[in-house]
Amino acid sequence: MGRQKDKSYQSTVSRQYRQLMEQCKINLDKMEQELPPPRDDLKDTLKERGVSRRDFLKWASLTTSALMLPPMFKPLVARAAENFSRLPVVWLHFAECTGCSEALLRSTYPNVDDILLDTISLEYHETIMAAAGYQAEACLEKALHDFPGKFICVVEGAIPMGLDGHYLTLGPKGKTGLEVAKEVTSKAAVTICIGSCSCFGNVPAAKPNPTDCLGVGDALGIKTINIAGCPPNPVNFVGTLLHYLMFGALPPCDSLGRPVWAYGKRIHDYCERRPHYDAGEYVEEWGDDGAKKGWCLYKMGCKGPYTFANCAKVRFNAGVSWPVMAGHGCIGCTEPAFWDSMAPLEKPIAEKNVIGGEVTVDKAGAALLGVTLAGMAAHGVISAIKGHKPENHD
Ligand code: FSX
Ligand code: SF4
Ligand code: F3S
Repeated sequence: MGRQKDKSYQSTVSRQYRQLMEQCKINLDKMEQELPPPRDDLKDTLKERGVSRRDFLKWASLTTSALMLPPMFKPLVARAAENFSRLPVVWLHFAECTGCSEALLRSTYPNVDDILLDTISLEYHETIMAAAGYQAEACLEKALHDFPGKFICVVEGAIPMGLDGHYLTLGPKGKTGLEVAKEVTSKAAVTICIGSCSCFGNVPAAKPNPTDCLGVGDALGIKTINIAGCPPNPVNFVGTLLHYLMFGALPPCDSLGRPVWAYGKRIHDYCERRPHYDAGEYVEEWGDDGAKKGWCLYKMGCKGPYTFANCAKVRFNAGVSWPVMAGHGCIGCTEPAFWDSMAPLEKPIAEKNVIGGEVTVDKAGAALLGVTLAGMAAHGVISAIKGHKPENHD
């Protein structure tokens, strides 16, 4: 009886995946018809940058599994990557340090994610475009005119709301960031926030927040896809765009608008130092014996127990390292208001009695984590992918 149930469950799942594949093929066909041809032939670009076909296929396998899709989707992930440079992107900058653009567009390692980012069709990007003043504004107007409802609006930085938005003005007409954001996001297919400043306000919104900065979603009252991190991992941006190319919709998100495939798991649960946490082996001082042995950084302020992101799994700089591996604790940069809520960054929150009374390491973890977990929404992969639009995330 049980085995029969198992069998029928498996066949339902594989039928759903087959349907999803069909949907994905239809979507890719549509996109190939509607959007301009790829600006770059990815095969040539990969060859020039020393990435073999075999490496590319290996990347496609890893990306497929990172996106929580079964292996049968690998050819479709590869096809989406070949079409990556078709997607028109308008990239806006507000209150921020531009570290996100630096992290995303200035890589030295020839891995596939970075190469894809190099080929992205940037119709407008204030930091790296040659045009300035009226010429730059004309580029923006052209992109809005040429790709209405089709371009991806990527936003970097928080929006100052104080003085009716006048703490930040842009371009020759002196429009406020708020005005530009409203105009451009209203014409975009989707709005993706890059970095914790545009997602949640972050550093520019840190107390006392003199310019009254807000994240884009809060400032405009719209739903955004939030690729959190200060700066975020390029892999999380690339994966989200590939998902969009494949399904015509952005991936399922948690209640904070972060894609579940990238931000669904807690740092602490994938950290290579976790066995030391469980064994009560902590670094007590920078450079001590525990530090040399790679023990847990909790007592040095690591916020991994309260932070959701895939840093431990995908790492940075082509998978070379990540903050905890490099020897510093996680500072919780993917969480809202981390600059204030995770302070002091090099001490455990428990010592500051943030949750009141005397607390142990474990109690601090459980109590604070409870708050974060309450904001998480569980999603089944299939149901969530189907017709999931950014405005639907709960
Ligand atoms: Fe913020 Fe990004 Fe941190 Fe900086 O643009 S997320 S301060 S890395 O640059 O916005
Ligand atoms: Fe890793 Fe930090 Fe958790 Fe320790 S507290 S196991 S260093 S994430
Ligand atoms: Fe940020 Fe922590 Fe990852 S500080 S980069 S979320 S390890």
